[in-house]
Amino acid sequence: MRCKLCRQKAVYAPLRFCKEHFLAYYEKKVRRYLESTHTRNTSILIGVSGGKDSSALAEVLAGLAEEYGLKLGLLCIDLRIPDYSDKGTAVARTIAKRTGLKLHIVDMRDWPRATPDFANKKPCGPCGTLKRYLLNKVAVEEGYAFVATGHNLDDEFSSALHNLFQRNVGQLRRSQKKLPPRPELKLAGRVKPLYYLTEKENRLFCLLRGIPHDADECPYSMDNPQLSFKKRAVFGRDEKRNLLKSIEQLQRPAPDIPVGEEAGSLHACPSCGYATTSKDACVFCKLMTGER
Ligand code: Q46
Ligand code: ZN
Ligand code: ZN
Repeated sequence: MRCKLCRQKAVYAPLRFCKEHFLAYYEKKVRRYLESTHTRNTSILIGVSGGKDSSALAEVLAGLAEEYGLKLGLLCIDLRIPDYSDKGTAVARTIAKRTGLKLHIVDMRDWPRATPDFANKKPCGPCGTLKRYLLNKVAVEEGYAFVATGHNLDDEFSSALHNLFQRNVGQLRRSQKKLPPRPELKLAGRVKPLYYLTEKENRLFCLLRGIPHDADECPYSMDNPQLSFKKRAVFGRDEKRNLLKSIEQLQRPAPDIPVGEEAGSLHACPSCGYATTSKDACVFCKLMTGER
């Protein structure tokens, strides 16, 4: 197969691009994100796990940083997951060296009470909460306006669908491609520059640019409801019904509630001061005091 633009050998079948035109297409998608969300002249802390998405994100943003006036840093949370986390942290160090970006590392050995119980069969709930909390905390403490994650088109699609199936419309409305910082809640803004790119495209970008990444999945990914949902193709009756009900709800405008600040959902945790949707102390503080 030949590239549809230059007739060189195609490396990306779905769009028939050669290496050069695929890389240009990839960068164009990230530029489109930055431009459509007016993301320039700001500071961004990028969460890196060692996986293909966040490694691709760090490299593509590093290449655009000067042009868009972005001050970037990297955060790796070493969760201490046996046979997995060491590889991710090593990749994060290599990415930091290649890009010249400052790497912050949170080592969960310093937070033993908050560390998810990986002997437990379902560590993904607490693990996800912890990662979001620490990414925000480090961003706020280190003075970054935004956090960036490697969420891609497949992630966003499946989480939107999942929220619809769960009739979780508030969460669906909050899951926007960019959320502004809310300093009064010690909440960094959130950007997802790979929003328009698929998993497959991120993997190919890493391969073509020689970007190191760990191809292994977390050993608990089989137990992660979000990840396994992504792989499901068959939907039940209730899910279909709830999907339609959620869409109906979405079609009703809520003019007095700004999207993204819905339902009075966020307030400052009385204990640590970071934003939470819990009624009282945030989940992180409950973990630290042994309430959970
Ligand atoms: S790292 Fe943590 Fe994921 Fe592993 S334990 Fe689950 S949530 S699967 S993306
Ligand atoms: Zn070409
Ligand atoms: Zn708290």
